[in-house]
Amino acid sequence: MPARIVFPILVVAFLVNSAITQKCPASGRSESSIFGWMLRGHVYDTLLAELPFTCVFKCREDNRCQSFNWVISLLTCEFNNRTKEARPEDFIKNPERSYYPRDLKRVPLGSIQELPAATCDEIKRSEGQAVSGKYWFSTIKSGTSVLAYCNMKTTDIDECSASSPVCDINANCFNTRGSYYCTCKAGYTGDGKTCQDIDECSASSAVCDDNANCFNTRGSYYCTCKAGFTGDGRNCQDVDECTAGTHDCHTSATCANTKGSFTCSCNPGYTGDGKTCSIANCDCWRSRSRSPSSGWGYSTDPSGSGNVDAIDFQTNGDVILSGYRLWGVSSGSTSFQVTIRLYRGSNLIAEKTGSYATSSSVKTFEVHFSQVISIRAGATYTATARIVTSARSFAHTDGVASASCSGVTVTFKTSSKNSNGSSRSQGQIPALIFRSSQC
Ligand SMILES: [Ca+2]
Ligand SMILES: [Ca+2]
Ligand SMILES: [Ca+2]
Repeated sequence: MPARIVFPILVVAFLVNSAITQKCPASGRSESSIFGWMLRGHVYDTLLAELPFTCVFKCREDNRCQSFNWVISLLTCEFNNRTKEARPEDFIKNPERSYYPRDLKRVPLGSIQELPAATCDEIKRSEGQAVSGKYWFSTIKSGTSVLAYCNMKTTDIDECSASSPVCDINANCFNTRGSYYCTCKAGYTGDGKTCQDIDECSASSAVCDDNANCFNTRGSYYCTCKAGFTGDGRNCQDVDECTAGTHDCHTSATCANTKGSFTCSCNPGYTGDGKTCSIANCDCWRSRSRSPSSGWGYSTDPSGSGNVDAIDFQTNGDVILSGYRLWGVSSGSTSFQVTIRLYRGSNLIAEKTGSYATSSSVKTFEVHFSQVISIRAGATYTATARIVTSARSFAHTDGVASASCSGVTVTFKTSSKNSNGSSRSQGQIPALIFRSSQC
């Protein structure tokens, strides 16, 4: 640049220097431009300006501006976001430049987001004195300005207090002098900056009881006892559904507890899966062929003595009697008026009277007592049937002396109570009906 141009600029620069030299109310220090010096490495913006005075006003408008270098040869100012006090190591001699501190309303370093500090030390140097508190820093998280507590006595940043967390959300942060570290919380694994949930349910050693289901959650897990067990999931005990009354066995079934469940089995005399039990009727046949012959006649007189069929029987074990199977009408179909009786010895212990439909195509019909009767082993019983009808019925003539029925042996004998010619070998009662699960 020609000397005749440089000279007036230098004069103007000197005059401006003198004009902006003033007392700084905040620091109490005198600030003035320094010819032949510059701050290196902190330029955030530049401006072409014929006079540094223009830069003074521009600097006042930007909160980031802490100082500027006036480049005499280029008529340019370089705005710095630091002062020479903050970065004395970068304040260097440069014959083409002058250093200008901001003259008014300089924003303290680290006090706003747009002007983050690097360290607590830097703030201390920049401001001369500073109190402990929260400041903005650019060095805690790269590329962003975060607010964090600064202890001005130790000049340590408490990174754990940063407005943007430095550790994983599932980590604990520990501040140290000059640094910090992160450790993942219980239930998480990782380096603390990044933490992943531990899947406890897939761990090699079981965390829940063998009889529990494991559910993984973020940071934890839980166990619930499987159906049929009770407990906290770590320890599960079998529920005894039979004593607790929570089983769904049929009222005519027996409940048996098992580990994790229970079983139901129908009581003797019933058949089914235990949840549903129905009465099982088993015919105990006297007729060997179970095939009838016709020709059995009756009196239509209800009081006629010739109408009673009878058979004595004994069992070698206890069994339950429900009723008798009778031969039906030998031709066509009709209704029979029937009375059945059961005697133990000479005592009448059960009786049932009713009208029963009968058809020659079906051959037999059943007559049941109103309730079942327990037949005791060894006792002699007599079964009788009185039928009042003008029709003839089927009958059998191949009666057996004994039969195996429902797990017992039944012995048949001619009864003295008959008045219709019936005997052990022939009669109108072809079968006793037992109630038993084993027919
Ligand atoms: Ca620290
Ligand atoms: Ca987990
Ligand atoms: Ca159980």
